[in-house]
Amino acid sequence: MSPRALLLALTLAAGCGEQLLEHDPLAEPGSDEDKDGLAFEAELDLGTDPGDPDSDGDGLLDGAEVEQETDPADADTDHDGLGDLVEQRFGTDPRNPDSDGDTLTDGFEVSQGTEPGRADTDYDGIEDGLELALGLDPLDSDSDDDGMLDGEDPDPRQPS
Ligand SMILES: [Ca+2]
Ligand SMILES: [Ca+2]
Ligand SMILES: [Ca+2]
Ligand SMILES: [Ca+2]
Repeated sequence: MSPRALLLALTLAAGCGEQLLEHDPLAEPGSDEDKDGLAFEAELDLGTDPGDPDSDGDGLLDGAEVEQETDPADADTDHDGLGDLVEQRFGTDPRNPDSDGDTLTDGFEVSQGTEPGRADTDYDGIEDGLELALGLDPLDSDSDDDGMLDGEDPDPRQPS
């Protein structure tokens, strides 16, 4: 947080923010000091730092975050363990903690090596979340190595 933003936050907390805004010579209406695409007033409304173009430090400028509807004051908008910029790289939805709808969060999937953007990572007909629930390997289309895909195997946990 810049010294000015800190001063402003303290002043707002003290209940005289409006006065400061009116009298702060640096706070020109509509000014965008940090050049992140958001005007000073908008940053105050959003709780972002008018002196920091990437207030939450997730690699995306505050203005870009507003445009793509992620939270410029939260590095991980959907709290799934993957930062907003990281989600862009994975092609997942930064506003949906389970982008592929397989019941596993995006961050957990990355930690397990499954695809956060594909419900059935190994293409065996059983979604990743269900594979884990059944004790199967979501990264192995034939978990018991009997030549039958898990999704077509009457007992995918025991070779038949
Ligand atoms: Ca950001
Ligand atoms: Ca996220
Ligand atoms: Ca998922
Ligand atoms: Ca599968």
